[in-house]
Amino acid sequence: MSSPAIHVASGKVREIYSLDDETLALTASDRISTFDVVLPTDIPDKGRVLTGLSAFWFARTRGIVPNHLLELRADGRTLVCRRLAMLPIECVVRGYLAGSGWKDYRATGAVCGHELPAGLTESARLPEPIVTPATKAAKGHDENIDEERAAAICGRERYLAAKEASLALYRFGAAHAEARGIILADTKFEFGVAGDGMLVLGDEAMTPDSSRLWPASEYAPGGPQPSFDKQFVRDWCERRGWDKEAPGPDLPADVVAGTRARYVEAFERLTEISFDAYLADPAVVL
Ligand code: PZK
Repeated sequence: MSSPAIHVASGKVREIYSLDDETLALTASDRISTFDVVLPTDIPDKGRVLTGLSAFWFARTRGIVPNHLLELRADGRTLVCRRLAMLPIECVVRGYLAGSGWKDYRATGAVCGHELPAGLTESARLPEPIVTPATKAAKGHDENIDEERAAAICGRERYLAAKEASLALYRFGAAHAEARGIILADTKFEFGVAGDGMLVLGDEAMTPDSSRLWPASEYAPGGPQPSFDKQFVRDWCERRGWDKEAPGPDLPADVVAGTRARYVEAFERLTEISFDAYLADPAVVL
């Protein structure tokens, strides 16, 4: 016997359903957001690429930290997950200086309390990866906080466990990606606490939507780097002229096809599994 799934929340591009007291279903749509706006045009299979990559990483990082994945559905876009009590912060790991990390460094020489060496340029590789926690804004942008604040919010022991797990996950993922020509510049993790009190990795893991992926062959610090997945869409939006206010523009077929190809390329390079094999049987990533 099974009860109907109850829709409990929508993210920008994902939906979350309650299955029972212990489990949730996370479904990734084919929606794409750029400049913080969800565009009216879907990228076919984007949700399957992201779900397949998340499942791939969850399957390979269980020995670093347990995660919420229970089942990868045959649709290739749905993860059945353990229900957790989510921590109210996210753990961003940065190996390179981009986005708000670069802005904060340029303004203050530090990022979330991490004093960094002087003279770093935009997109520079950091001497060591750092964890820069942020509060989860219900609406608008997440707010960077320092580690003292994160420890106060979560409890020091809990925060330190999440920080160490985040660093270990990032080191694993970044080394794997680098060996395949992709720089995992930064990535965001979300953790929760299971019924037995254990820290568990939730949400999605090291996907293009939760990370900055850069093609290593084009890496040139000293300015912003092209996004592995979204650069076609961003470039087209810039050329077309758009005020970056919703609603965004409909994408032409060639931009959709080029962007889908980049997502599939990221999947295939990172997993070394053909995306057609994933579509035929998603369990190939597990
Ligand atoms: C949970 N979100 C954010 C993600 C959305 C919203 N394992 C879990 N247990 C309990 N709650 C969550 C999770 C996870 N993951 C995550 N909200 C609740 C979110 C995706 C789509 F609409």
